[in-house]
Amino acid sequence: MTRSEQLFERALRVIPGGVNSPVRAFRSVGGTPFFVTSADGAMLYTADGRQLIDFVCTWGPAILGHNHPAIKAAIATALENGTSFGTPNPYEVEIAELIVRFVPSIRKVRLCNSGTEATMSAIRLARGFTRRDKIIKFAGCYHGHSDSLLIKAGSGALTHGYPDSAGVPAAFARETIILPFNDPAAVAAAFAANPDQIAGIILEPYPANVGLILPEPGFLASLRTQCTAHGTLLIFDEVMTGFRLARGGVQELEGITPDLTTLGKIIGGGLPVGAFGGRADIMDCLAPLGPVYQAGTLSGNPLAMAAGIAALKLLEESNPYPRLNRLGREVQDALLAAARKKGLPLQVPQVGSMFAVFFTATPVRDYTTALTSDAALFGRFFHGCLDRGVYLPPSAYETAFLSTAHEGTAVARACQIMTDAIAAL
Ligand code: KE4
Repeated sequence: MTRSEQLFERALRVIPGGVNSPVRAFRSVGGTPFFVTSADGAMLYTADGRQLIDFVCTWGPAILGHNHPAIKAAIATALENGTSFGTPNPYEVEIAELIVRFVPSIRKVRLCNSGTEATMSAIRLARGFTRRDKIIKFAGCYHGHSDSLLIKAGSGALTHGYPDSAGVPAAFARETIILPFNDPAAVAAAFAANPDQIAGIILEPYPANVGLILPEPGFLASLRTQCTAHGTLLIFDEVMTGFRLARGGVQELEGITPDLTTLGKIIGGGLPVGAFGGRADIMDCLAPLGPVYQAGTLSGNPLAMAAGIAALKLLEESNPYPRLNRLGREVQDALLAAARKKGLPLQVPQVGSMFAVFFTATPVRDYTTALTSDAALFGRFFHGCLDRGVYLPPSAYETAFLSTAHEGTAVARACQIMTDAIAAL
């Protein structure tokens, strides 16, 4: 048995499924997950002595590569003074000021400890501010695992949702309406069917938990217009895309101003973090100022804040986004060329340092069309890449990430490996 297999066998005895987050278990691609003992730059170093070019980047935070010296130094400096105080600390103020400066729609921001907390809190805040109960989300969008968001579409697009997990009460699901992405008419019909009842629409403006789907022209603008007309809050979940695609996220790229934004991942520099922010009149409804309760023992933790401040300052100084987009295009070009040569239908949606792989000829524009991708073929591609030294997200319905550390040899080598893996399918 390899060391990873031994570790996984031990893990299975004491951790459900052997993992602390389901996607890590390789259930959708098959095989046994490897354990990582260290990471640096674009590389992961496994318990089995393997070196892998990493296209997961710990699911987004490592935009500057793993183990960045400036982020490590910031954590070490903060650590000298202790790990947690349970009181306000200067780091909280500094990172809040940075977020407000980077994202114009965010006038006030509350830090928390995960993206799930951020979206759960944003939904409660939207309900408290509007005094309405219903929310709209889109099939295929993932916003973490809070009860109101683990909901799948009902029989008809306009019927209430159903729990997408055991343990979610049907009563909760009834307050969540699930609609198809890229369908402004479905949104209009939902507003007509639920007049003055919809507190908020929450979406990933670039859905990246179903592979990667880009909004069709006018879709995001239609959401802004309809939310404004109906007194409904527009909530951009930028946990993944915030600071990943531009300093101001997708809302900067698309010129759309949401009422609330949720953040996570990059703003913690690899340590546990989440945040939500937006209009001051809405945010001031939060305790201790207002009636919407939200709290967290480790919210604003000095180590996580120090790491996030270092990451945001590095992004501001280096402005890596044009370079990261070129890297993303390089990977997209290599994959499409390899698939053409093999005669395989392949779509590689790409934006900035994010890309996904759909083995289908059907244009992917929403959850239903994303499901036409051949997941079994993706599994073979995934293992073909892993065997050759590239680690892609272990699911056909995730998005891959590049970092600034991939520039040069790592991306060139990875493109060759992925080309070889497609040729061998
Ligand atoms: P966390 O609670 O995992 O910090 O964030 C939840 C979340 C919220 N919103 C968006 C847009 C997200 O992508 C996520 C989490 N992303 C997944 C990756 N698909 C995390 C990986 C995992 O679950 O292990």
